[in-house]
Amino acid sequence: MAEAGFRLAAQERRPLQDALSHAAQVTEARVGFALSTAEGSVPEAMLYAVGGGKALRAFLALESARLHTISPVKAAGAAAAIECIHAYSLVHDDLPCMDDDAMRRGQPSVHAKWDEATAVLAGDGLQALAFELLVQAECSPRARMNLVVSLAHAAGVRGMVGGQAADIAAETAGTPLDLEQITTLQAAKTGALISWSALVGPRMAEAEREPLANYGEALGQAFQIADDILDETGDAKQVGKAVGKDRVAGKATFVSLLGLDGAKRRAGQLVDDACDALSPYGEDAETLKEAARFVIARTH
Ligand code: GRG
Repeated sequence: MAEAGFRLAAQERRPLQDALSHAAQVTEARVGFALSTAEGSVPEAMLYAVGGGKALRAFLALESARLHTISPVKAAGAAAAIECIHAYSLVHDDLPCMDDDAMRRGQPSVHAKWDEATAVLAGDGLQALAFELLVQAECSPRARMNLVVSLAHAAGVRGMVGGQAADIAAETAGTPLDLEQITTLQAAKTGALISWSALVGPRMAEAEREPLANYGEALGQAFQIADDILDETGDAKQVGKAVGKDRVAGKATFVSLLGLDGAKRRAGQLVDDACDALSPYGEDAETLKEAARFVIARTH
């Protein structure tokens, strides 16, 4: 039973894998429809870049909306928007001027399948499309404005772009970061989009944000530690991209700083923190708790 002050979700809760597939379908349908009147290799590459992922961020958006009795139809624009921003970041991150990865999600990355110019433009197009889709979120004008400004903030120089820039600067300088620095960097680079996704529901409903803000923050950090563990121990075929690059580059990661066991312990503690943060929502938040456990158990 949820605590007083937290509204029970109206739609039935789906198990995690079902909810993730639903989030992927919602995203691909919205993006596909938006691109249906565009022609050429750039929209084709945009659609390709959005497909084939876990749709974790879209899932978080739809699930946090569900906890605030907001239907998937009303939240679909926000769910598709965050996947577009995420896809753009991966397309650009894979470019030769950044991480130079020829594989993504087990398939050729966009610049490898088309060319660099198409990949740059597909990323740019996805970023613009994200905001076109986001304004389709069905909520009050004030809540919609809050979604737009907060997404621009999370994706920009005080969020993902800032984190990526700090990461590149540290690598160029050749001075490995300490634990506090890497935590701050990753909170911006990957945590900001994950936190934003978890806050779609309270933002659309103009409700209390603290529980889902705490959940998103802990989940984002657990996600990054799990990513570092996968990079260290995962199999390239299963992960769907090259692994072990951070170690070869001598980059500081949660694994290099905490050790493999220490990183696993820290990730487990963060998952517990993420689940505890959801207690005001009671059993209704069980799928979000499943997602937190999945994030550190995943193999890709
Ligand atoms: C290029 C502006 C710009 C930013 C890039 C997020 C990022 C910043 C780069 C990605 C590098 C990377 C692989 C980071 C690890 C965390 C991460 C975002 C992993 C991929 O996310 P998943 O596992 O991927 O949710 P899928 O494929 O399932 O969507």
